[in-house]
Amino acid sequence: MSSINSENASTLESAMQLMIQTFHKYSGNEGDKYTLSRAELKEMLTQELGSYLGNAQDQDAVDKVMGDLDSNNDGEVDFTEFIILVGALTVACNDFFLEYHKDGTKKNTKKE
Ligand SMILES: [Ca+2]
Repeated sequence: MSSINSENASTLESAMQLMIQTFHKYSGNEGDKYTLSRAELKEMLTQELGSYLGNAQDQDAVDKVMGDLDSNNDGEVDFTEFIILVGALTVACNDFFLEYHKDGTKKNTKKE
């Protein structure tokens, strides 16, 4: 997958390339090369999102994520479904950051 890397990639372009590479790192392990099976999804969640999804080891949690993501119900997570998960988590992180920043500002104001 290194062929899609560009020396001149911007930060966002690099992030997009990393998301593509990360998906294919796990999707190619078994079955369809371009979708994540339940086992591949579990491996990806555990290895890549362990700190965000602390319970990724839990098979029920994996089943729930699979159920939520697999919008066409084929038992596989395709790249579009993967990007929706990453997007939703990124939104949640940004919301957390904004909330944290807002609180931090309040605390600083009180101190002054
Ligand atoms: Ca696969």
